[in-house]
Amino acid sequence: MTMTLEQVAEAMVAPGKGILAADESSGTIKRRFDSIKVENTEENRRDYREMLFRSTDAMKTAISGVILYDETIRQKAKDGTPLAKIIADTGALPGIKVDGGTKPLQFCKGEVVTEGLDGLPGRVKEYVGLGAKFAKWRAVIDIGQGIPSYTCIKANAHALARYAAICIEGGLVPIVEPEVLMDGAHDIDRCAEVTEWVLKEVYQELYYNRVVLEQTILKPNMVIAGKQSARQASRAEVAEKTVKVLKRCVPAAVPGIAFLSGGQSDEDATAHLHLMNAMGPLPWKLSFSYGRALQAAALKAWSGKAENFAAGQRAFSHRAKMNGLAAAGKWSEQKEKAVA
Ligand code: 5MM
Repeated sequence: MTMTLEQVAEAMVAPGKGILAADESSGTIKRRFDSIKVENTEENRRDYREMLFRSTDAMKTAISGVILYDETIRQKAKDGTPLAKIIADTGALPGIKVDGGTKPLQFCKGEVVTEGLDGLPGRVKEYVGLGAKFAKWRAVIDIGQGIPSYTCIKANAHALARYAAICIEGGLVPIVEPEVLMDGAHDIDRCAEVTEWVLKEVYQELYYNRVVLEQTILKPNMVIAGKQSARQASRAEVAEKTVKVLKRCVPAAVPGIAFLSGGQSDEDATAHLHLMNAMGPLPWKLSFSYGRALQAAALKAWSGKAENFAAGQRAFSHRAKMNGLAAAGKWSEQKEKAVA
């Protein structure tokens, strides 16, 4: 049965479920593997991701979709089964990263713009043929001395909207990801100000590019103090300020918001999501699309050794289930400890 784009978007934020971001490009997965002293070979990348996707119980209960990288959507598991099929067999939807990464933005020192619009309609067509149901494009906004500039916000918002329109036309639900980085010494209020500015601009560009919001998912950062800030906000403050900014900027027509984790600790990312859902009712579903906060523990437990496959799966399953609970506003520290 073919799903409409609205149905796919709703399924991506199904109650108690969220998205696994496993779309690390070759450079990013190398950094992750370096941290556990594992060589960045195609076989190791395959084995690691197969381990995650074969965590069948957690995939079935807590994961609505998986964002893949170009290599992974074409890759086969050890026994020859396509990785995308393993995902689809658990009931989760395969998705694909389609951006081409960030490049320095002309005349804007220290700022970047995400590229990859050239030839995108053709690539979308190919990915639909490979089984993808949704796509992802990440724009990166840095906070620092005199930045972000309007030039940077505008260029990235425009590219996000063009990408979203191309995906919808080609049959993929676009995840719109404008990430305001948590690197830096800025406080939470500066993050709130920049996030609001970015989201306002993104929704304006989506409108001018005729994007149907019901067919999209937003993947934003939470409103949070910079990692080097002397004043770290409490979990309650992060939840309250994030929801406040989102209510000001994200139309109720958007079916769901799936946060990125951005470098937060695993448990903070879960707790923040839980607290926001506990503040409901909200105009949209609030869920997760975590990379590091879902994978860090699993990566460490696996450490590149076949005999650690089950331990890696246990670590991933635990985080997936905790975040599934948070997406439903049903997480607690007691549950975290009990299952751990
Ligand atoms: C999984 O990492 C994604 C890909 O990053 P690169 O294109 O830089 O290799 C990244 O876009 C990710 O989907 C989001 O940042 C969310 O991941 P985190 O770790 O922030 O939850």
